Amino acid sequence: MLIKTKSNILNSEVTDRAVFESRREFIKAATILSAGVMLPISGHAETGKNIGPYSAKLHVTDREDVTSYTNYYEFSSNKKDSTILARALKTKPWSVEVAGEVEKSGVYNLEDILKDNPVQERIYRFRCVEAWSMVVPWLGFPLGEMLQRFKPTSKAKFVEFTTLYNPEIMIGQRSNGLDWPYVEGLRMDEAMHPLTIMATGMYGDELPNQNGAPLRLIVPWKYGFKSIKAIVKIRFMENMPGTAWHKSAPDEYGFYANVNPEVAHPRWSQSHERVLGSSIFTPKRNTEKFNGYGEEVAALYSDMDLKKYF
Ligand SMILES: Nc1nc2c(c(=O)[nH]1)N[C@H]1C(S)=C(S)[C@@H](COP(=O)(O)O)O[C@H]1N2
Ligand SMILES: [Mo]
Repeated sequence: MLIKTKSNILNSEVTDRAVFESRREFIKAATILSAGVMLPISGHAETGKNIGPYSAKLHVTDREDVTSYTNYYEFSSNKKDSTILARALKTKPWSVEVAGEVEKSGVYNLEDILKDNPVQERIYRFRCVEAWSMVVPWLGFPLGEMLQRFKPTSKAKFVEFTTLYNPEIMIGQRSNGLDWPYVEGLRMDEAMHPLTIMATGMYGDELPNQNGAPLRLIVPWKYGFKSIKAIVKIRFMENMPGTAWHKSAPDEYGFYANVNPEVAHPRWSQSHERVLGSSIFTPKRNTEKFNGYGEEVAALYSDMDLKKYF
């Protein structure tokens, strides 16, 4: 279980379990209301199984901090500006194209995707490659369960995700910092891992635009740039996709990008992280390998030299 991980979060910061129990009931109720009465039982069984362990010992970052300091280069490389500029994005209606090595390719309305994939709450640590971190109560569903429904072919070894391209609104796309549109990818087993989710909300509510509405990836054991926002396309591939940050600076941002305090970024150490919302007097937190999720995911990389694959 996650929780017995040596979380170096101060005891005083540990959130009262009761708070999460009540949130859990709230989310369950909200899920039932929004998805109607036809929810598959398994969705709820899954929720019940996951909520406690993922929430009990993590001190959730204030919503205000998470929503006012965002990385969203389509709008701006400035974390405050992107927060405000992202308001211009229209997230309804929204559709997702499914393509590549998959039987049920096509264009799917987000509403239909949501009908098939009831949301649950997952409270995860989130670690940006820039050495800051937060703990966020996401609402979302396991990516793997969604991908299975599209029936990937046996050739599908990787999944590529693409963000909306619309320079009229995403004004950061008018300059060439990154090779637009933003693209990210996972190996198939990473995508299928139960910790990997597609998020549609946070803090018991819809996802704010600046945090990636209406649909974003969350891969809690990887650096934050893997968790791509505003996804419009999912492509199953035989070969490793070329991803935006890796293409722009291959020696600084790897495809795997697993959180690893032992492997420094070429320009800074990854051994510690500043927790969002903490004061300058608060000691930094020790970064954990795989962001603390090693028990669940280390086996995925048993045949890899993790120093090499940063
Ligand atoms: N499309 C897109 N997705 C993105 C980014 C981006 O600039 N564009 N930034 C990434 C980075 S570097 C991080 S740390 C997280 C930040 O998520 P947050 O702003 O919700 O905290 O989003 C990731 N996903
Ligand atoms: Mo990041």
